[in-house]
This record gives sequence, structure tokens and C-alpha cells, in this order.
Amino acid sequence: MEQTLVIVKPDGVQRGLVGAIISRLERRGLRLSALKLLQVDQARARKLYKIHLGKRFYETLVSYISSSPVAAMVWQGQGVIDIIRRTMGATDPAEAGPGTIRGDWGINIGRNLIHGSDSLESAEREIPIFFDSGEVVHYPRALDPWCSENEL
Ligand code: DAT
Ligand code: MG
Repeated sequence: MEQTLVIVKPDGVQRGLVGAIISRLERRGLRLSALKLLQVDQARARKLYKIHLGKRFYETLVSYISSSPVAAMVWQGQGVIDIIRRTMGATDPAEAGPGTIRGDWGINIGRNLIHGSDSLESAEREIPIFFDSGEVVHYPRALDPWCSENEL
């Protein structure tokens, strides 16, 4: 079953948007399978963003993600990675389309509210940075067949 890591970043938590973001993904029909609030330390931040090491925004990105608690989640569903990426909108909220999370609630690339894994390989690498396998729960919901004719 396809899974992805979603993080409501410190700005999302501080602005009280955790519930709204979860609600948006729930209403899309996706299934929440893990959820925790945590303070990201430097080591975890560097692990998550290691592909950006050396880029000019790397250090500010690491301090931003570790500046205040985040809400980390795993979501499941067929095609969940791309569906969530499209629901998030472009990396820079100033360019994200209306109707997307970043496009509706953000204005600045350094405060873009949400992280979502960008591929299967990224999801497989990123989920264990935040969750032990026992923390990710698999369960059917009565509404699943009403969201997708295929198994989620
Ligand atoms: P995304 O979060 O859309 O997957 P990414 O993986 O390319 O984007 O970059 C990770 C984060 O780094 C992104 O959410 C915000 C920051 N970032 C990316 N490009 C940037 C840039 N050109 N200037 C400043 N911050 C940037
Ligand atoms: Mg990315």
C-alpha cells in the first residue's frame, strides 16, 4: 500500500493550521495511518534534508524545521504521494495555485507550511526518520470503498 510522509512545519503548527491541513487530506479520501507532534532536533532535520546539503538555503531550512514543534504523519492511499504533492501546491507559495494548501495559506518559500515526500523512494527513506514500523497502523475504514473503487 502506498504511503507518504507529511509534515506540518513549524509555521503551520504555530499558525494553528494542523487541523485544517489534516481535514483537507481526510476529506480528499486519504487515510491517516500515523500521527505525532514532536520537536525536530538538528540531527533529524539534517537527515530529512540531506539531499539539500550544500544548497544555499540548507542551513536556514534546517533551523526553520527545528525551530518549533512539527506534526508528522503518514498517509496511505492509492497514488497518495502525487495526490498530496498536488494538494500541497508548488514549493514557493507565491507560485502555488489557489485551492492548494501553500497557495491558499502561504506567501513565502521559507514558510511553506508542509512537507510531503516526492517519490516512493523518498517516502521509504523519510518515514523511518519519524516513525517506527509499529507506529504506522493499517486499518480499513467503512468509507474506503466510497472513496475509491480499488483497495486503498
Ligand atoms: P518541496 O518541499 O516542495 O519538496 P524541495 O524538496 O525542493 O521542495 O525543498 C525543500 C524545502 O527547501 C522547501 O520546502 C523549501 C526550501 N527551499 C527549496 N528551494 C528553495 C529556494 N530556492 N530558496 C529557499 N528555500 C528553498
Ligand atoms: Mg522535497
